[in-house]
Order: sequence, then structure tokens, then C-alpha cells
Amino acid sequence: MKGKLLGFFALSAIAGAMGSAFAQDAAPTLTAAEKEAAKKIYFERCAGCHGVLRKGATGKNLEPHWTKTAKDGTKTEGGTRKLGQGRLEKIIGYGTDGGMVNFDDILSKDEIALMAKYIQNTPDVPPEYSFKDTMDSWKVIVPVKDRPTKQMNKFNLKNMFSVTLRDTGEVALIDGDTKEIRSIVKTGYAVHISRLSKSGRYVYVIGRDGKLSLIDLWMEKPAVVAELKVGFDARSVDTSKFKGYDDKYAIAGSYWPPQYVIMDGDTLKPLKVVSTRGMTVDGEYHPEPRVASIVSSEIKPEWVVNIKETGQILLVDYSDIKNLKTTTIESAKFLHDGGWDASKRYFLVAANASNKIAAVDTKLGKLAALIDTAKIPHPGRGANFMHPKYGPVWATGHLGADVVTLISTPSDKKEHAKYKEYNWKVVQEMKHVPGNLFVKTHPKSKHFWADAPQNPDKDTAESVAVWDMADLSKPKAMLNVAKDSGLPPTKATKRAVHPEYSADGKEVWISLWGGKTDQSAIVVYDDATLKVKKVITDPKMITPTGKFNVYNTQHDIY
Ligand code: DHE
Repeated sequence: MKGKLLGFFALSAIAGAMGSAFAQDAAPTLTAAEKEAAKKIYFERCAGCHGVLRKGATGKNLEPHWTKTAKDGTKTEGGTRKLGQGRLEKIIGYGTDGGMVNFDDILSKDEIALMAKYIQNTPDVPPEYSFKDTMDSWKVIVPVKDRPTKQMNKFNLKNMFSVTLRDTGEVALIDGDTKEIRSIVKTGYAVHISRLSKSGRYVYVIGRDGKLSLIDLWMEKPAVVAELKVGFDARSVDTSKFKGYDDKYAIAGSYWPPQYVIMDGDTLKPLKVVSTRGMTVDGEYHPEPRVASIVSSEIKPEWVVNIKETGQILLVDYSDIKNLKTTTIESAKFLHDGGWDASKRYFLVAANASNKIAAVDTKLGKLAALIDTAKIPHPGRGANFMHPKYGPVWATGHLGADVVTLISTPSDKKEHAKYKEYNWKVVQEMKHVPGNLFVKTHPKSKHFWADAPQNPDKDTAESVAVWDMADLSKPKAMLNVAKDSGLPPTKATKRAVHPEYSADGKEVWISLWGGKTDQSAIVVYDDATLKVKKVITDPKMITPTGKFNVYNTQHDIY
């Protein structure tokens, strides 16, 4: 299969049991220029799944003991796979049924051959990044004393959207009321997420290159007021949301080096860097335990920091940063993304390689449950709603299975006591398709939305599914976002990705993520009628992916 399927993890065909005494050919040689080019491609396209040390996580292990040709040219010690140049080129080019994305439409034949050579060589260990390096990278562009003391623009900030323009290293600030682009702000490379400060004034944007940008929405034209490089490779950021700590601190997690940085919320001045290297839940040392999702508690001065490779969930108490207290909770591997339940007491995170959801009770500082699910859960932040039969549920989609899983979550409300017997059980699996990345609903909505951008079928990847939450047995509506956009059809898939509600819960915004030179768009649906309300498109809006509504992100509404 020309496997676009599940583009997030890779080279499964390379896996197999293989001993260390196994004879192998020498690795192919590369010139200095080739090595530099390969390194760049590896960072941009491969490291997110396989890790910079290539130990594997979402993607398979790519160390030379797997990737180099076997001496006999055909077999691994315990398996039957042909390794080496030819096979690697095929896997990189065409992907695999196991989930490796095909790169033949992204990389040239020469680049594919180069990458096949590169990964047969021993991985380079990138440099560390100290507190001093972090401090040296810190820039305050507009000091706090020179910033406005009140909102200087007339925008309805609650309904502003911070939109990732993935391939240009920018975010677009789009006015949710008028649908006008108010500002396009230069940020780090391939921005991953935006998060809001407790007050809703500041937007924090983290780039894959570890550049954190702080945007002040109160300025006449919102702009970046401070920057910090938290590492070389990063995905997560959040702020202090406990009462009394409004806008005081921020935290950002790095993939490389594996560590997190705590900083001042309004200037990004670094205060502390903490390494996440250590033992996995299986008791083995891991040199690259990357920081996956981070979320901020509203019931304690704490962040929930999810460490991918170790499967450890850290509750980091920020009430005394000099004497930092951390609770380490064992869960399962490899931790990725997650969100709060409706009560905001429990944080649910995907342990994607274990096909589990880990639920942390942040009130007691303990694991509440480890729930078995279908293959490769990928919730984004998940979605909460009242199930007609089972009461409060939190939902996750799956990259590797054709269902959306509904998990019953506890509630202190008297009228919910009857649902207690279902708590932490999978109460329903709604039929969907594999390749789903994000699900979403809103407390004021009766609809539940799920995308499928990683599905190999073009029509499916360009569509979203919508359920009526009052009657989940009704067939779901399928909306073809690419067709609804009215944009000219393209051979390449325009992935419909990341449903996000407006502040009032009446609109759903979906990105239509085309290639860098294609026309992309955001298609805005009326949530009640499922009809298109507006197509936001602009030559400057290149490769939009994640969208973060200020009010919903500030208050963790999903
Ligand atoms: Fe994401 C969230 C990691 C690829 C869009 N992504 C996250 C989070 C992590 C993560 C750890 C949770 C952050 C948090 O909540 O603090 N993502 C990774 C990867 O490692 C991976 C698989 C490969 C990589 O190299 O980055 C990856 N992600 C992608 C994409 O290709 C997506 C679809 C498009 C893009 O913009 O890059 C993408 N990821 C997103 C989005 C969120 C996200 C939109 C936030 C979801 C939300 O609603 O909060």
C-alpha cells in the first residue's frame, strides 16, 4: 500500500528481533555537505516521530543495528527482513502498512536515497542547551513598562483565533467576529501550538525549533513582545492558571534536549531548566525522554508535564520554584497529547504505543486509571459532553483504529451519582475512520466533530464527520470541507484538520491544509445547520493547521 496511513510513525517494517552480535556491512559514506543536508531533512521530517537519537517512540527505532544491511544481505538475526539501502528507500518513498508515511511526494529520489544512507550511520548526538544558553537567547522586544495598561484595539479579543501557518513560521491572528486577519506574526519554525495566559491577554506560541514567542493582544496591532529559545526542538507550552498566579509564569517543554524551562510569564525571563532524563516505567534508563503535552491546573499551583519516552507524568508545583517539588506518576508509554475532563480535576493523556489513556487525579496527585483503548489514541485535547446514557464522557479519536472512544469520567454532582459504575470504562466506541487527529465539541453545542487528515483516502482526509450527541445512533454527517471551500481541486490532498469552536460555541472552524504553494483556507461552519458560513482565504494564509480560540483556550473549553 502506498501508505499515507497514520503519517506519524514510521519504518515499522524495519523492526524485528535482532541481536547485537549480528554481522553487518559498513554504513554508506556521506560527504560533509550530504551529511548537513540529511541532518536538516531528518530534523524537519523525521525527528518528531523517531527521536534525534533515533531510539524510536511514535516511529520505530532507526539505529544502525536495525537499518544497516545484514552481512548475508537478506536476513536479520530473528526476522526475515531485508535491510539496507534498497529496502530503506522503498519504505521512505512508499511508506508501510504499519503507519510510515510515504515521502515520495515530499522528497526527491536523491533525497530519499540520501536519507536511507544517513540513517545507516550512527546518529549524531546534538549539543546540550544550558541555563546560560537559554538566558543568552532571551529577548525582550517591548519591556513591560512600555506596554499598554489597557486594551488599545477595538477587537473582541475573546473571539480572536491564533492560527498556525505551519510552513511559513508564522501565526495569523484572525478576528472571529469579522473573519479578518488582524495580524500575521513571525514566530518559530513550524509552530506547533498556541496557549493563552490566565487573563487572556498574552498568547504563547511555540515553534518546533524551540523558539517561544509571546504576543501581547492589548497592543493596537498585536505583536511579539518577548522571545526565548527553550531548546532545539519543542512542542509544548502553558502558563500558570492557579488563582493568584495569573500571567505570572510560563513553562515550555523541549524534545531536544529533553528538558523543560520555567520562566516569567510576562517577559519570558528563564528561571529554571529541569532535565527529564531518567528511568522509564519499565525501569530502563532513557537518554531522550521528550516533553510531550503540558497543561496547567486551576485547582493547584501545578503543571501536568507528560514525558513521552519514560511514560512518567510529572506534577510540577510552581509555588516555590527555587525548591521545586515534583510528583512523579507512573503510567504507560509513549505519552503524547491530552486534555481535562469536564470537572478539570482529571487530566487524560494518550499513551499511544500502549493503546491506553492514562487519567491523573490532580487533586490527589495519583494515577486514577489506565484505560485500554483501540489502537493509537490521539485526542488532541479530547472533548467532553453528557452522554444520553452514560453521563459525563471524555472522547478521544484514534490514528490507528476506526472508532472514537468515549470514556466515562467521574463527577461530584449529586445527579451524576447514577453514572459512577461506568467511571473510567470505555462506554462506547463510535464508528469513524483511522487517521483521526482531533475531536471537538462545546458545552453550548449539540454536535461532536472529528477530522481524519491522516487517512489514506483523499476524500476522507478532506472531510470531517459530525455526530448528533443527543442520539449517537443516528448516522453521522460527512462534510467534504475541500469541496465546501470552493477552492480549485488539487491533485495533492487538502487535509481538513483541527475543528475549533468560536467563543460562543456557534461556529466551527476547520483548516484546509494544502501544500506550501497551494491555496489553503479556513472553512467556517454554522454549528447548528452544518452549512458553510464563510471561507477565509488569503495568499498570506499558507498551510494553516492548529487554531486556538482565545476564550476557549484560556478556559480549557473542549
Ligand atoms: Fe502535534 C499538539 C507532538 C505532528 C498539529 N503535538 C501536540 C502535542 C504534542 C505534539 C506533544 C501536545 C502539546 C500540548 O498540549 O502541550 N505533533 C507532535 C509530534 O511529535 C508530531 C507527531 C510530529 C512532529 O514532528 O511534530 C506532531 N502535529 C503534528 C502535525 O503534523 C500537525 C497535524 C500539523 C502541524 O501543525 O504540525 C500537528 N499538534 C498539532 C495541533 C496540536 C498538537 C494542532 C494542538 C491540538 C490542540 O487542540 O490542543
